[in-house]
Order: sequence, then C-alpha cells, then structure tokens
Amino acid sequence: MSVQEYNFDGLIGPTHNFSGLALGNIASAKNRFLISHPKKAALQGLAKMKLLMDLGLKQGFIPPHERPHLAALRRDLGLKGSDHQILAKFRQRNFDTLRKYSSASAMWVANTATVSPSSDTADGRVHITPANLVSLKHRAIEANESTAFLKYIFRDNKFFAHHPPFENKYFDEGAANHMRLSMEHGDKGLELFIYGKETSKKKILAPKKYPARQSREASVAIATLHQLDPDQTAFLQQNPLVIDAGVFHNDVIAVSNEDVLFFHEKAFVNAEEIIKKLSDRGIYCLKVPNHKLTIKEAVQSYFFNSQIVTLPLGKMALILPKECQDKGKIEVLIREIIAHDNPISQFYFVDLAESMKNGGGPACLRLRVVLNDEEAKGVHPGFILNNNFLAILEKWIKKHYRDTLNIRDLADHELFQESRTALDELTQLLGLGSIYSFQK
Ligand code: SUG
Repeated sequence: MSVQEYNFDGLIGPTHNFSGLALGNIASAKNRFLISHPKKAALQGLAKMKLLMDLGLKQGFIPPHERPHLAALRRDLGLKGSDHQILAKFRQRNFDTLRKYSSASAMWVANTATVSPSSDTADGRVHITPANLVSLKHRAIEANESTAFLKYIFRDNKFFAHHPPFENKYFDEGAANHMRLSMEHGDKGLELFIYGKETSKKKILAPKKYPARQSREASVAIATLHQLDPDQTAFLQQNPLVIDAGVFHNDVIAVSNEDVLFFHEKAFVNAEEIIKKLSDRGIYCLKVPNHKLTIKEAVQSYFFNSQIVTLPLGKMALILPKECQDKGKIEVLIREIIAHDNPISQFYFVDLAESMKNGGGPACLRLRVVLNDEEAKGVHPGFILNNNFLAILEKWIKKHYRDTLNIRDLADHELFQESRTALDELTQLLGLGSIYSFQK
C-alpha cells in the first residue's frame, strides 16, 4: 500500500491583521498595527499550496476560523446583545479586548495539532491531539473549532483516533514542536518532541526575556496518548537562549523530513546523544553552525521554517520563504546543502510576506499528515485540493476579501458580515457542509 505525506495548509482568513499579540514573536511585535492585506495574504498562501501540488504532492487545507470570535467573547465576558451591538461597544471602548478575539492566527496550522501516523502507534491508527495553545489568549480560542474541524476532516474513526486538547495545566503548541524521523514516510518513525519548559521542575534552564510555550508534560502526555513506542520517542529541551532570541516554536530553528534533520547548532539543550543516535541510524543530521548563520539571522530569515518535502521520485525539495533569497550567507548554505551528500536536491522560494509579518513562514502554515491509501479515503474529500478547487478558492478570495484592512476595521459590522458571507459561501462552493457554528 502506498503511503504519502499530505500537507494541510491553513487557508488565510478574510480578517487577517497585524495586532502584535504574540509575546516573544519578534515579527508580530515589529509589525503591530500595520495595514494588512487579507486578499494578498490568502493568495500568497494559495500560491504555496499550488506550488506543492505542481511538484506532485498531496495538498489539503483547513478552513479559516470566524473572526472576530464573538461567541468566545460572549462566553468569556458574559456579554448579551446582537453582533452589531457587541462590536459597537468595543469600537468605542476596550478595543484591545476585541483584538484578542480577532486574530487570524488559526492560519498557522502547524500549531493546530500533533499528528502521529499509523506506522508509529500501537493500535495502528493515526492519532491526533489538537493543541490547547493556552500560552496566548488569542490562540487559545482556536482549540474548540480546531478540534471540531479535525474530527470533521479526518472523519473515519476506524483510521483516526481523536484526543481532546489538554486542560490548562499542560501547555501544548502542536506539531510546531514535534519532528519525525524515518527512512521513508511509511516506515515506523522516531518522534522527537521539543519543549521549552517543565512546569513541575523549578530548576530547569529557562528563558529570561520571553516565555517558553511548550511544556514537557504536554509532550510526554501526547506520546503516551498516541501509543508511541518509548524506544522510538525522544524529548529534547529547546535552548532558552534561542527562545529569548525570538524562537517561540521549534520550527523556527529546526525541521525534519524522513531521513533528514536540519537544525541550528544552538537549537537544543544537550542534544549530542540523540543526534549521534540518529546519525548512527543513517539519518542525515544537517547542523548549521552559529558562525555560518547566527540565531538572529535565522530568526530574521526564517531559514529553518522552510518545508522539506519528498518529491515523487524520492529526492527532496526545500520550500523557503523569499526572505532567504539573495541573502549571501543563506545562499551559500543552500548551495552547500544541495551539493553535499543528502537527499535535498532542489529549492524554491515562496512569497508569504503577509504571514511572515506575523511570524508565520512556510512550515507554520502547514500540518503534515502521513496517510496510506486506505486512511486517505477516510478523509473528507472536500478538504483535499485539486486544480478545480484551487481555481474556485482563488475566485472566492478575489470576490470576498478586502485589499486592505486597518486594525480598527475589526469592530466594523460590515467587515464581520462580509467575512461571514465569505465563509458561508466557501462551504457551499466546496460542498463542505455546515462547519461553522453560525450555520447551525
Ligand atoms: O503564535 N503569530 C503566531 C505565529 C505562529 C507561527 N507558527 C509556527 N511557528 N508554527 C504565534 O506567535 C501573531 C498574531 C497577531 O499578533 O495578530 C501570532 O499569533
């Protein structure tokens, strides 16, 4: 049976904005309150999906969440009144509260869940745990819808085991802190979990400036829930130094694909033993030393937030953010990677400038799901892209999305209605059914 990796990308929503909400994420802070370009943002995301499809890869998508999330606002603050009245109230006062319920952050689906393929799990099912994202309020409100969407998309329970997101005591940011190494996607893999803090231990090295988001307790609990083989599971601490330099998720400093692990020298604490073990098993451990690229340069360029994908003929491609283009040091590194003994043979630059301004590069925008042919049939077909769906989505974005959005527009009832209409039409165009609570 053939096994393939599917990349499910977050479709960028109609209220994409720059709100500066993510502490420790340098791009988000720097671009706070800039005018955003929702139409351009969504088309950029779609162009990346198209590139991967043109390369012969399987591509799916996860729909945007409705924002502002007025249902969560009502629930949390006990508000009554119509949508119009609530928005009007926040337009005048407490706009900062509304911002927390308005981020289009659900686009970064590398944070939506952790997924373990069936070849790694004891019961032979694909295990999915949605991330609770409790480190930041604007992201924590994603968990309910994400859980519902994932159950709806990966719908056949014969193949998919869905776990609920954790309660508040564990801090979980999903696949952005999870890597998997195997000779081929379909082989049993070693799952590597990267955490920034261990809440039960006082003495652990901790960042000083910015918060660590992922807790070891969450990673360990996922490994247990997913029924992973302890001999094929490892936990590594993220270096607090890199967190303080703006590496708020591991995927900003490391990425893996099949038998390739690509990472910055400073990414982890005490990783020598595991790296040696991996090298001994034939994994290509591509370490970038600090003198070739500093942590700061890595964060500015998002070099490690590239996707590494396996092409149909077995070689691999790097999908890099265009911020890596024409950067002397990075071009040298890319050439070295291509020239040396490892499976990476091609590279492509993608323009994701709108997502990048919020700290989201190519790898942030995708959730990887390894599926065999049978499991693939257990996925709702409306969420798997083909060229026809791509064309529909492009037309839909062009019809409904605004060219520009000012942060204050988030309190605008017209924008709220526009995006609701857009999301409603999206579900009809692709035959997705009623996935939004306003449709029920
Ligand atoms: O959680 N930015 C996101 C970016 C997430 C990137 N994902 C991965 N690295 N996998 C975050 O920091 C900023 C949104 C705003 O401020 O409006 C934001 O949430």
